Amino acid sequence: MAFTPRPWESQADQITSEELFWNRRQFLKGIIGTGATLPLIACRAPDPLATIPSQPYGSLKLNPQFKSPGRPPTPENLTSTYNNFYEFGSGKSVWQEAQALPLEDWQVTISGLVKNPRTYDIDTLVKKFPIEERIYRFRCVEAWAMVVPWVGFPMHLLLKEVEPTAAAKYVRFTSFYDPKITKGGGILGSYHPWPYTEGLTIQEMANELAFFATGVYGKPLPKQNGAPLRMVIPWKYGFKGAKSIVKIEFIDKQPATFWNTINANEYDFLANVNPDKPHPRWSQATERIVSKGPSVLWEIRPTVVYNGYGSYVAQLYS
Ligand SMILES: Nc1nc2c(c(=O)[nH]1)N[C@H]1C(S)=C(S)[C@@H](COP(=O)(O)O)O[C@H]1N2
Ligand SMILES: [Mo]
Repeated sequence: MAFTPRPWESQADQITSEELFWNRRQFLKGIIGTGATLPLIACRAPDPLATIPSQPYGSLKLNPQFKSPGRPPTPENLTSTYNNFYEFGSGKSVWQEAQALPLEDWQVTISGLVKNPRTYDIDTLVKKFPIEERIYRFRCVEAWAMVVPWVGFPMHLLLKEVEPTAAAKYVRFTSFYDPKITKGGGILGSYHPWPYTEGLTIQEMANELAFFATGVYGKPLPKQNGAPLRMVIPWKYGFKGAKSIVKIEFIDKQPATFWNTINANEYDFLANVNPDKPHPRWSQATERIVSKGPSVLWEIRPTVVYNGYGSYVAQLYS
């Protein structure tokens, strides 16, 4: 069966995906795999939102500071089907593979340099905080961009709850990983820096913008978007936002993180959105707005420094 890339995919693939440089062969296999399953997808017409409860949050408040990100929100059907979640695969049908994520009895362990280390059931943890909605711009390092109405709570509320000690300088976030379930993890060949980890400085985590999402579009997070708890750091490239978090550790040194371990030159620890700092393999001067889909060319817009959030975060880096 011949594979004809959809216009939006071929455009995206030109810019390339994060793993391309270290394993081109696996990547090409992935594309061929996608081609083979496309007609099947069309026949079955699965619903990417079918597995999440349709019950909306009771009293959801839209935070007025974050209601107008200067662009319209991305349609829900795009946010829930155009994903990166390498534990489950490297193709753009990964939202289907991600349905294997087991959400039952989810726990989050908070450890390290804190006064109150503890393992929480996810519901116990989330119920501690008032849930709000924030519409944020989202920018992947691969130069595609969206606007997403997240639901969740700011990270500084968790800091207040667990009380890091004065020795805590950094935070490492770890995503769910179980090779029996996260079968796409093999994309790294024999080299496995799994589980997926990310890190922030304490000051970054304490910033008003740093957010834990538990939902999106007024509903609980779909698995493919990182249920049940996911980081959202809107002034940084999307890879800094680890999905499906199981562990949060407070430490005194900058942690090794997933992409930074694979290639520090291409994925620096800070990864702040910056139009003037090209990725070694492409420019970051512009971004492509993920929109309508196959038949429409994506709109190109100039990238904005700190993704437009400089008034909140520039002082962290001066
Ligand atoms: N655990 C985990 N978190 C992850 C990733 C991943 O592969 N695994 N991909 C990152 C990248 S590169 C991006 S752009 C965003 C994509 O989030 P979305 O699929 O909800 O749009 O998730 C980030 N978080
Ligand atoms: Mo990304």
